[in-house]
Parts: sequence; structure tokens; C-alpha cells
Amino acid sequence: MRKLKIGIVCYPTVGGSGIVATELGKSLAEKGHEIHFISSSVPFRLNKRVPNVYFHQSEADQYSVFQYPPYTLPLASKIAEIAKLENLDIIHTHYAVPHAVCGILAKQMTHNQLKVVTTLHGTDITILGQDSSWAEVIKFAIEKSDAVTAVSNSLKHETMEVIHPDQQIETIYNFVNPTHFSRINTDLKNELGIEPHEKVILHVSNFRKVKQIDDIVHAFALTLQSVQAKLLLVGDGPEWSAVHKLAVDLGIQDQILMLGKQENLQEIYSISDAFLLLSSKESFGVVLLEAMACGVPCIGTNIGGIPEVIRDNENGFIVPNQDIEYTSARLVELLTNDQLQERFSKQALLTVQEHFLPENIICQYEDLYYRVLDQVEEKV
Ligand code: GMT
Repeated sequence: MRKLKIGIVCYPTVGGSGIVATELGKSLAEKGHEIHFISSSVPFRLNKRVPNVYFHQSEADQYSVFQYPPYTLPLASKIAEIAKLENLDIIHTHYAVPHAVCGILAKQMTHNQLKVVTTLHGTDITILGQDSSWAEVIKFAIEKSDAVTAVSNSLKHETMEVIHPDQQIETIYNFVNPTHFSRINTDLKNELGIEPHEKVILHVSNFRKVKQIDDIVHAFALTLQSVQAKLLLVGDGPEWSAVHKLAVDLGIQDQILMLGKQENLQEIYSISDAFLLLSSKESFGVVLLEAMACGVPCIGTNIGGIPEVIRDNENGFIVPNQDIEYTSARLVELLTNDQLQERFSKQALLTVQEHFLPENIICQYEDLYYRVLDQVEEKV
């Protein structure tokens, strides 16, 4: 198969979609494709020079006539410029809005020479899709893309139900690279002042409201009645202060380590006995894969794509949304039963090996790109 020139548009900041887009680009480059990231800054996992990978910055200039500095139009223009200069075959946009719309505009600027592949990651559908001021542009973005993928079956079905696009959507799951995420020996538990007998419960997120970290703190408070443990909260975002206040109000602030954004996630996963993701919306949950690749059993809500990653009572537990008592009971069960812990841990590793390795997933994207390039142009 001929090697492709692929542009990738994603958010560069910390977040699952940026991670997936960046790791996808790096893996495609390793396979000999030429990858051009187009973004407002260098994606955070693209911190080292990688052969076959290029970065192009899109600017959002302050121009006094604009009341709001536009991000999307300069981005569309940059995509078109790079597509022409580098002869891109495909632009792979991550998120329907705004990125797919920018890709579609760029396609028109290049006289339809460019194919647009769009990956839906979640909140553009599960939150914005419900909002009438966004629905039409999301439908347009999906229908005018040459191909659309969703990161879980749940997201695919929700998109069909909410947006009703005249377009097929293919599920291509997210993936994790065990070279970056596997259990390692580390003295971190000691360095953090956690006693050897204390269990470690972990949550990693961007502290958005949908992550329901207050439920995690409440479930942890209940768990402390039966198990000596520390809760590690990694990440930062809008809910940070409220979570901190809740910990103080419940008098358990000394049991909760709010570590902020961290680079050494592999080390943190490696000292953890359980991972909690109790979101109210979650189309996939890349952090679940990272935890599972490090052999950490996960407990997650029966929401969105979470049950496509956590198999209840097989590699972790699925719990009803906002059922604090049930969640805490499952957590106690896991933390006090070594055999169960070991079984879930082994199954978590197996789940990653069988379904979520880059080699399983990257070829699905490649296959899609070749199919799209073979399509007769109808989407003008
Ligand atoms: O979860 C977030 O708030 C970040 C967001 C993003 O832009 O990275 O994550 C979404 O995309 C990830 C990668 O596909 C998924 O793993 C997350 O589940 C999804 N978040 C939500 O659906 C809330």
C-alpha cells in the first residue's frame, strides 16, 4: 500500500482526544506515513522529535475589529495552506466542532482535493449535540466529512439518536501503548508518605463537572470506615476547589492527595490498587486503558462507553451512576480480597492485550483512509 500524507487536527492540551490523536499520528509515522499536526500549539505528548512527524502552528491573531478572536477560520486557512504545500491526502479532524468544520472548509479551499476523516470523541455530541444552537453545525460536520468514526459503540448510537446524520459512523476504539503504560517498580508510595499497609485509590481527569469527583470523594469517605487507604486525585480543572472544599468539610483532607497535573502517570498507576471513574458522561475513558495496562482494576459508572472497557465482575466493577453506597461496597470488596484483586488485574491486562493495543487499532484507521481515498467524490 502506498504511504499517505496525513494532516491531524486536535486539541493540543491535556485530554484523551489530544492523546489519542497524537499517539495515532506517531504510530502512523512509525509505519512510514508522513504526518502533519496542525494545531494552536504542540500537542503535549509530541514533546520529542519523531521521524516523519511535522508540526504546523495555526495562529489566532488579535485583530481589533473582531470582538472575539476567531480560532476556526485561521485554522481552516492553515489546513488548506498545508494541504496544498504538502499535498496532503487526508485531513483527520478530532471533534466534529469546530475541527471537522475547519477541515470541510479547507477541503473546499483546495477544490475538494482533500479527504476529511472525523473522529467523534464525546462531548461535542453528548453535551453540544443536545443544544439547539449547535445541532445543525454538528450535523453538517458529520455529513460533509468523507468518513466519521466514534470512539465507542455507545457514542456512535448516541450520535445517531441525537443528530440523525445521513452518514455512516464506524466505531474505532481508543488504544494504549504498553511501552508507556505498564506496571513498574517505584518508591513513589513511600515518597508520597503513604504507609505500606494503606491501599491506594486513584482518579485522573481534567476535573470537569461530568467527572463527578464529589461522588468519588463521598464513596472514598465511606470506604475509609472499612479500609485504611489514600485517595490520589491527579489533574486540574474547574471543579478542583469544590473537591478540595468537600474533602475538608468531610474531615478527610489528610487522606486525599490532590497532586495536580502530573507527568509521571505510569509511576502513579503502578502504586495504585484501584482506579475510579464515576462520570455522568464518558464516551470512552482513555485513563481506564492506561490504568488497566498497568494492571489496575477499575470501577466505573454504567455510563457511555465505560462498560465497553470495564467488564463487570470480570476485569473490574460497573456501578450505577451516583450510587455511592454500592460503589463503596464494591471498592471495599476489591481492596480486601487479594484473590479478586489479582483476578481483575490479570483480566485488565488481558483486555488491553486482546482489544486495545495500537497494533489492533492503527490498522483500522489505515484501512479507513484507503477506503476513503478510493471513494468517488460525492460530498461536494
Ligand atoms: O473527558 C474529557 O473531558 C476530555 C475529552 C477530550 O477532549 O479529550 O475526552 C473525551 O475524549 C476521550 C478520547 O476519545 C474519551 O476517552 C473521553 O471519554 C471523552 N470524554 C467524555 O466523553 C466526557
